[in-house]
Amino acid sequence: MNETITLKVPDMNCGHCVRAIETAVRALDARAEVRCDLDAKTVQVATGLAGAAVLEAIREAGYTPST
Ligand SMILES: [Cu+2]
Repeated sequence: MNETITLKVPDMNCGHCVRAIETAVRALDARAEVRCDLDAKTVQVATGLAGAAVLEAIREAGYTPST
């Protein structure tokens, strides 16, 4: 069962950031639904992954996510 995780990613600023974050999450879960809101600086991920794994993937992509 997928859960929706919402993270704040204040250093997500443009379409490139969005693609980098989507790519990082989908590398872990190819079926993850990733919704990035550039205005709110939030990322919603519907996934079977643990929240900590999503957070770590985005961090490894070079961003600073928080819950
Ligand atoms: Cu960017």
